[in-house]
Amino acid sequence: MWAMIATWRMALEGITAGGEMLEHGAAAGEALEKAICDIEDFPYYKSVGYGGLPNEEMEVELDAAYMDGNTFDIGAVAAIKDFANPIKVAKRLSAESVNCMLVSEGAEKFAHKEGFERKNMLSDRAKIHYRKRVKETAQELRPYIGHDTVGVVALDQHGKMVVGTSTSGLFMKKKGRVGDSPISGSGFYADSTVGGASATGLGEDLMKGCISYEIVRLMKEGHHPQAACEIAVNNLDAELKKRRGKAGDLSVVAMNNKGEYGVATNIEGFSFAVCREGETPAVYLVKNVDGKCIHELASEEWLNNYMQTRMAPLSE
Ligand code: SD4
Repeated sequence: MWAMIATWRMALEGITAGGEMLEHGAAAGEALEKAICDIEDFPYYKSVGYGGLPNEEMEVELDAAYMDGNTFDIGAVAAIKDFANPIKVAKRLSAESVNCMLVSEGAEKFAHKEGFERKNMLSDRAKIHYRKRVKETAQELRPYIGHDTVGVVALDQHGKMVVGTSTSGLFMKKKGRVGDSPISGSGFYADSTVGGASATGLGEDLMKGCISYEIVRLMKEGHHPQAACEIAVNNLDAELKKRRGKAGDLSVVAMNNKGEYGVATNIEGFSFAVCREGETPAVYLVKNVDGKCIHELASEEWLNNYMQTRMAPLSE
């Protein structure tokens, strides 16, 4: 059995390509890297890789992480600039036993030394979004609460599980701000004896519940991935509301080592993509109805509209 699940519609083409690799016996890590690189390279996604929206200072600072569920090796980069594929750097760092999480200039120095492709990640479209936002908000720059981090969980035919994330984080974030995506247990976690999970949403809140670790822990206790995701999201949402009066956006995907999956969200409009041996890759939309998260296959119309809005011409 092989399988892959990822946050958001944008992962469909990437996991389809990764799924073909898994079908032909590729290792989970190779397939995951391919899936995430495809998304990082696609210029119309505003929150991952090239075309990602910049920070307050109009710089694209990217976060990414990779975890091997067999060895627990972890590699991560945070606030890295000017490299095409942060996931590749994170994966490479996971081979190190120390210095495996690097930030900003340190991450860039490592990526340069290792020969990773340099690229100016600020696209013309991202510059237009930036200028528009500056105009809209006049003097006050507030982080945009939008989220489309890609998080992928992969299972290969040998039973190995890996997880990876990649994001430009929040639009208009402070320089140096790091979200949950490169933080172990928050944005991602994988244990091949159990399963893997990844999160997207407001990093500052996802971190408060170490939500990806919590989901894997719940699966280890015997919960189906769907129940594990719902328990983790509903509990964190409730705790945050109780203690702080509000909860940010929390959305998660998870898969166990049998290829069974689950998803949960506390927002409207969360989508995910999944491909599994013997099944056609597909996108589903998720709704939280009184704590139960229901998935519905995305319609052709929804899928077309998604791409059209992403690729529509932009004017200043
Ligand atoms: C962050 N969790 O940096 C990320 C943002 C996100 O989809 O999920 N974007 O807080």
